Amino acid sequence: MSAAHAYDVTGDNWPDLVTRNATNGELSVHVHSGAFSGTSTYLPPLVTGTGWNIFNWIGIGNFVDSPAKDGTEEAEKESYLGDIIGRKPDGTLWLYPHTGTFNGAATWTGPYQVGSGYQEAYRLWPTDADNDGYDDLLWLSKSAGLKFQANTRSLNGVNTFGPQIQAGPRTQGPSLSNTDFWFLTNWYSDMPDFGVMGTGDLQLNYYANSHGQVSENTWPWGTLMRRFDNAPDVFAYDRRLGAAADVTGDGTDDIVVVKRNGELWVFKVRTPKQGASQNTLEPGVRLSSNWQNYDIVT
Ligand SMILES: [Ca+2]
Ligand SMILES: [Ca+2]
Ligand SMILES: [Ca+2]
Ligand SMILES: [Ca+2]
Repeated sequence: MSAAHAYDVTGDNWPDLVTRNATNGELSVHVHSGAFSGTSTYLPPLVTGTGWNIFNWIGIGNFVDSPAKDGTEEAEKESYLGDIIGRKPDGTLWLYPHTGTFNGAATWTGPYQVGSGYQEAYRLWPTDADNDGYDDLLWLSKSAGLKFQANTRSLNGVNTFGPQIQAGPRTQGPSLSNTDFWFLTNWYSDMPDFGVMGTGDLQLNYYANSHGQVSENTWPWGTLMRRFDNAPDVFAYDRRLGAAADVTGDGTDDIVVVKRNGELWVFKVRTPKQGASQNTLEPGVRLSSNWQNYDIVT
């Protein structure tokens, strides 16, 4: 299962990729080299932990502050170092705050339990939907549609995230659960928007968060905001695995996807805020190989 958005883990503001190896439970960080340069873009993976197969979902986001290298909160906010969050099969959520220093298995501390009852969440995404600089929790329930919970910004057990708010129509739960490929980024508005690459659909559509406040119609499903005319052939890709990440470093999130043959590719998103008929995906660039054993990429 893919999460929504890649994060910086090393502190250089370049988006790194975190993977879970389904075979041996290793969590690895693929560090962005600082240059967009084909198969040299990402450095070889560094194993930062084992035993991560206790989770059936892992995501990354900026949930809490961590001690910055120079000790100032401002520096931490600038770097937005990614904290890891995971869900166990029993429905509990666990948070691993970034320590502020990229240091192998000691990069993250914790875990802290930050939730329970998430068994029914078909999809989970960290995203800052209320625009306060800290990632909140958005999740999709087949029976109840899209749910939002604001981040209280303090570690407070199952109250770390606030009350559930209905963020999309309840009736959309079943149909949305049939779409496999999701992104949250701000291609269209300054607030998080959904990208959806549906099963059997060769186009990448996305749906804008046009309100700025989370409510029942924050994400007005069914309104096609833009179509990526050069969207890749989704049948060549493992639709579970992908992330939005500004791999090219131009300030606009790109689309990173894993092919069924284990290759990692990026599609650069260009001129995203122009008209709906624009071709906004550049031809894909291969970044890496041998990702067959990863079942989570974020
Ligand atoms: Ca980085
Ligand atoms: Ca953080
Ligand atoms: Ca927030
Ligand atoms: Ca980019």
